[in-house]
Amino acid sequence: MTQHWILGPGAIGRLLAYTITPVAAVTLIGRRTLPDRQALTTPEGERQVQSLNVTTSEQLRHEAPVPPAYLHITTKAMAAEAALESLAGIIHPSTPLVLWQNGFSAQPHITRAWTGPVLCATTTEGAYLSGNEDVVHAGRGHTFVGDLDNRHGELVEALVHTLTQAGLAATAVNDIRKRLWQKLAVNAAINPLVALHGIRNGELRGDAYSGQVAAVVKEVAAILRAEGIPPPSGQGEQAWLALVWQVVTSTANNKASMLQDREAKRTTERGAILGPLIESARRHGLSCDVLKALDAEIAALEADYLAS
Ligand code: KPL
Repeated sequence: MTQHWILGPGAIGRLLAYTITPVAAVTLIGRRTLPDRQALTTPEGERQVQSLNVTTSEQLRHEAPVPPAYLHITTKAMAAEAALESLAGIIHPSTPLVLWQNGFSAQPHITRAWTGPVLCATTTEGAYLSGNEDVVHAGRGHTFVGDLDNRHGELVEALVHTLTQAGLAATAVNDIRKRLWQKLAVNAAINPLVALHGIRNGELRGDAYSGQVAAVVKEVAAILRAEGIPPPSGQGEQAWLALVWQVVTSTANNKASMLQDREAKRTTERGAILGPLIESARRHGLSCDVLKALDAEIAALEADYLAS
């Protein structure tokens, strides 16, 4: 059986571990020991319980584990490199990695630094944790898998096959870079604003915030044009704005991940979401005062709660 190691037992990590376990050999790796009986509530509301193979990187150090065919990294973007580092000396440097992070920061960095193949996945599966043993699969989505240099088609296809067998809709793509930037664009327009204002996604439609969304999208659209990234449908700033409003509407009741981070007093993904846009604007000589101001505000907020 193909071995899949999943590093990072957050919501997506546990959803993957739970769903792939019946079709492949899965090891879920956390920083601390997790209960091996894990539950998943399906989108239809049925709660199922299953035994998972759970461990920590410390425990793996004292075992002689079967090397994985894939190491999935399912941590937050800013923790991905340190998580990979925690397995140094345990996994072979040629192990294929699968990066599940938001933004466009961990993906290019790790692709450049790692000697083995690096695949990237972007998913719209909705999941959240509810307690130490429960993951709620809140909504079915779709996962796209590829690699930034389009060199690892066979590995991508094999992974997509496993995900599909596990019941997760997935497609192999040769434009994952574009898809990661497109998701980042939507995240940049929604996440920082809802985190700053402490509101659910749908509230962005209100008069107090809609102009701020438009101001962010204006800068994001200009940066993505310079990066050669088109909107998924249509053209130009209006198409980006339409996409953002469509996601705001379809996720109206959501607390975006950055707001959840703020509420739990965790470091946010601002570096992985706003960082690549600000860096790209600098490279292309574009101004991005709105994005820089948002980034500074989130940074100040974060510094404040992390210190308290
Ligand atoms: O991906 C999201 C997130 O919360 O990070 C959005 C699309 C904003 C939905 O909440």
